[in-house]
Amino acid sequence: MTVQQTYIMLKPDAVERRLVGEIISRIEDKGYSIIQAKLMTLTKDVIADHYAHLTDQPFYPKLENYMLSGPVFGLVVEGEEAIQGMRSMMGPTNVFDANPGTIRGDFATDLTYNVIHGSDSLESAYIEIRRFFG
Ligand code: IDP
Ligand code: MG
Repeated sequence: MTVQQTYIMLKPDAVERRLVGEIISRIEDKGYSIIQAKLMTLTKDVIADHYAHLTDQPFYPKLENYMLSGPVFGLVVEGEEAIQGMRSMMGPTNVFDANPGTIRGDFATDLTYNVIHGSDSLESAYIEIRRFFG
């Protein structure tokens, strides 16, 4: 067991739909700590860095528009095995496979508009925390 930090981002639909409080409650109820948090508006450059693995996908323009559509709420979440733990709480990328009880399972019905981002590895958590919190 290792205490880890992970980068969580409540995407523009979560902010727009006023789901921020509900999702933060779930993270705190789980037992994780929020150690940094801020509302921010992303730029095309930051989105392209963050989603560099997807820039050549046909859905990238839709993803870019989505992430530009309003502010996001970025968080650094800390706890035992928090990287995989948050990914489990989020549910899978394919929202149609996301079970009820997961954040995507409970709040999303669209492959792109899926409410939440969470780092997928120790390496990406390190990079993403620095990308968004310096
Ligand atoms: P993740 O968010 O579960 O880590 P990634 O593969 O890193 O999944 O994709 C980043 C984001 O791109 C997803 O959260 C979703 O918003 C969008 N996305 C991923 N795959 C698709 C797709 O097949 N169609 C439309 N949008 C997608
Ligand atoms: Mg990802």
